[in-house]
Amino acid sequence: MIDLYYWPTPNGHKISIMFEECGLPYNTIAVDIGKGDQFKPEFLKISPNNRMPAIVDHEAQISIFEGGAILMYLAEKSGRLLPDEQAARLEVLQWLFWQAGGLGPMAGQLSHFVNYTQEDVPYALKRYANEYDRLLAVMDVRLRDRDFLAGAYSIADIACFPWVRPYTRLGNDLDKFENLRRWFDGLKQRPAVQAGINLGKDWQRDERSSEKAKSLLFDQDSKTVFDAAAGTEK
Ligand SMILES: N[C@@H](CCC(=O)N[C@@H](CS)C(=O)NCC(=O)O)C(=O)O
Repeated sequence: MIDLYYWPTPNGHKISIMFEECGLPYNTIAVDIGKGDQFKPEFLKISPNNRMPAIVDHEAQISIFEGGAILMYLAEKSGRLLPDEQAARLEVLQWLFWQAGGLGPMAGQLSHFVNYTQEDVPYALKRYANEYDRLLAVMDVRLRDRDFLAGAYSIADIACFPWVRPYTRLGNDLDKFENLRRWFDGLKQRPAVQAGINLGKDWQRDERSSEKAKSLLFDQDSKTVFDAAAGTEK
């Protein structure tokens, strides 16, 4: 059995969708990031960046943090959604890294300025809205002559879907992205994608509302890391 350390956010959804798609049995452990579970010493041993998702494969005695690495591991373990042949595999991995280094962080920052800042920060809002818009266009152009980002449906599509999904909330729409819309609507229909998105959707989440949660999430600096690390040494 594999333990999935999870909270229902786009980065969590990448892995809940993957588990549903690949069929490996898993056990979900909630990491309530609005309450500080990500700083618990036992979690930091698995995920030194104090971020979920993370997994522990007890059978293999392996723990993994970072969504991209988890997706690769689950694909290799299940033999699904990542081709063996080198050229095809590299194509998937390029889009997986594109998500991890581009779409995810940029949409994440945009989400921060759209959903959480109290003060008006028009420069930041414009910067990240433009970049999100640009990245959606990159996907749209890529999808002009293909159904999926890299060959057949793969972990690259799974990684990107949860960060396209909040486009309305992030102030965009898919009207000008005809190919992206087709891809998005197709993925949305998949039962495994729906099951992955639904995992934990009814859990009580206060990371958007409480001031304590916001401070916990958004006032982190080096002291946060050193204090948390000191907790693991006790
Ligand atoms: N690059 C990481 C990003 C993970 C990440 O940012 N997770 C957020 C939730 S979406 C988190 O755990 N935040 C807790 C915190 O900021 O303390 C991945 O893809 O796994």
